[in-house]
Amino acid sequence: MKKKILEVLKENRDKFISGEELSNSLGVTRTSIWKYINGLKAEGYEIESIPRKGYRLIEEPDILSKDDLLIELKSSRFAKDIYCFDKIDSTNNYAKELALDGAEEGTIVLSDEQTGGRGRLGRPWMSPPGSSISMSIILKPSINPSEAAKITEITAAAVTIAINNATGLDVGIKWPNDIILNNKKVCGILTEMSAELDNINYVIIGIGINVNIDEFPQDIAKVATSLKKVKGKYISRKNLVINIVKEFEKLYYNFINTGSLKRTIGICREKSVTLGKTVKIITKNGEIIAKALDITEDGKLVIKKDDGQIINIISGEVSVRKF
Ligand code: BTX
Repeated sequence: MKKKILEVLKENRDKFISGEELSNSLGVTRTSIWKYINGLKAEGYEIESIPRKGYRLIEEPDILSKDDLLIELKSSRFAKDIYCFDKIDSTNNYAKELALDGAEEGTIVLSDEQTGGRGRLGRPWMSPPGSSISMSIILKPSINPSEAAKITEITAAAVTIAINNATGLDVGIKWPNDIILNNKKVCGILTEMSAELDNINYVIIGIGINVNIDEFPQDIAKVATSLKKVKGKYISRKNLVINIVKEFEKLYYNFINTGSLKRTIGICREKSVTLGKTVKIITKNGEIIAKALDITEDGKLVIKKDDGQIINIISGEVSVRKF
């Protein structure tokens, strides 16, 4: 019921809507409406209430709430189910449990804070409360497991566009999974998968964004920045999450329906901060120093080694560092 009331208030944003209208259209008493409105106020929604005029939504808090996101993303193919936590170890861990329990594709897990956020190879990822986005999306694509790395690139492209839409900031992609702003990491992507030989059970994409973080701990301050630090003003996390889901969905279904990664790669090339640079590629078998030349239509990084040999690298197998 709270969600329905919020939806009506959002639809009539600048207008008063009377308690009677709400009570008649939603089939509950005016006292219940009053209680739900108070509940929304307690969550931070600024709602003006004037006797004989009714209620009017003035300001929405920047909280990541299930009801609010379900309303905002109701025309989306994703986000039919959203889980929002105040605190959790890792949204990817929770998403995995849900995926194993049969959660459908597009289910989203968000947490205001992570206590055990993970990066690749078990590295820690810092997600402080109130100022970051920690989000995981469950996917169940009918593609070969060898193609799963492409989903990291779809995510990087979608997040890049979404950050630009929501903030005007021009972020770059460090192939394959880091989003870079002013030479520092503003977002990391962790793609995890459960698969059999030729069949994917599920893919979890984890997205961590430094949105309104003012100060970083010493150990990562040199490599990390936030959108607020660069933009110089507070950024709405809710608006950014909505943008990410919408942009991701477009690129993901384009890939699933056409089998082509062309649209994603166009963005990855244009926004790449890796191409043209000398990079250190860390593989299981050692390090390669090479020049990054291009990204292929199917998402591989083309590099030229010191001995002139040109090879293609698949994401997921490597770590790319500045040299
Ligand atoms: P990564 O392995 O590329 O980066 C991890 C490294 O980044 C760390 O070793 C540290 O140096 C640095 N780092 C840690 N925290 C931050 C931060 N907040 N900003 C910038 N640099 C940082 C990147 O892995 C993938 C991160 C994915 C995080 C998401 S959040 C939602 C989901 N749940 C979960 O546990 N992980 C993902």
